[in-house]
Amino acid sequence: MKLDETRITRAIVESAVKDFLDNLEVDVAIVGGGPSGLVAAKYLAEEKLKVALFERKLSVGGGMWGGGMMYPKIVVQKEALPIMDDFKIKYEGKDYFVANSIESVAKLAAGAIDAGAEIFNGITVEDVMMREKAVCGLVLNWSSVNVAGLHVDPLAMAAKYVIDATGHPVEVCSIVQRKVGNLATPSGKIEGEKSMWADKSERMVVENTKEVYPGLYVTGMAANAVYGAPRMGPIFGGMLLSGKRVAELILENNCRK
Ligand code: 48H
Repeated sequence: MKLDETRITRAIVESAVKDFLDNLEVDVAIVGGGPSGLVAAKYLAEEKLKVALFERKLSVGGGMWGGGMMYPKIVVQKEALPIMDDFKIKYEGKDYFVANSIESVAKLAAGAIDAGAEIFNGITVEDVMMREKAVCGLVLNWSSVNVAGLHVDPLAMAAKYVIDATGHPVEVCSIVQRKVGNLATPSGKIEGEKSMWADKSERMVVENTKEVYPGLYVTGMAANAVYGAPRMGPIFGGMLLSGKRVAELILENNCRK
């Protein structure tokens, strides 16, 4: 076969634009491709919801790649093993089960994609769309535009539900707090992440996985940051359980409508 560069270019651009246009209106838009976002994407897409996940960086996986202090290992407790099994991630040990962080990220991403979720990388969510005091979509720009500091207007997409899975900086909730205030927290604001306490934090991250503003759910480390719970270090069971929990909450809510 004789190769033609313009045909390579056409194949890429046509396919990428088609995927983008196909995802301008979705059931669930997930911001952040860390472990909680990827787990949510799989369980929602598996139930035939249309799911688009936007990740600022080139690679998904968030804080999972780095394992613990860059030893490429994560710890998972027994409560999260059914999720590890769903994604076919191997682990070993007893009580404190250990998995390879690289295998974990690769399989979380593959699981989400195979379930039908669409992942867009290199895109930063810089704002939300709001109608009648509810979040109803995302405002997007290329991450490279932000890095270069260019003044380029963003584009937008619509979603019935938005998930903030942005981890420690809890970016989507911060935007909503800045623009409209009154989140569903005790102070109406982001309470802020507390110092490390794995036992408490891992329990609280599932409880803190909630609808924090109409149309906006929070999962993973962002959930603990919003509700003022501690961090947990490189134990990832809570991230997986929180991702599954947010999918369950949205599925319940979607059935009621
Ligand atoms: C697009 C964005 C934007 C944006 C951020 O940090 P993450 O891995 O998040 P979680 O909550 O799934 O997992 C947290 C875990 O990795 C962790 O940090 C733990 C357990 N820490 C404990 C401790 O004590 O430190 O992933 C978030 C993702 C990242 O990939 C970001 O690049 C991405 O979200 N992101 N993507 N638009 N505005 N903001």
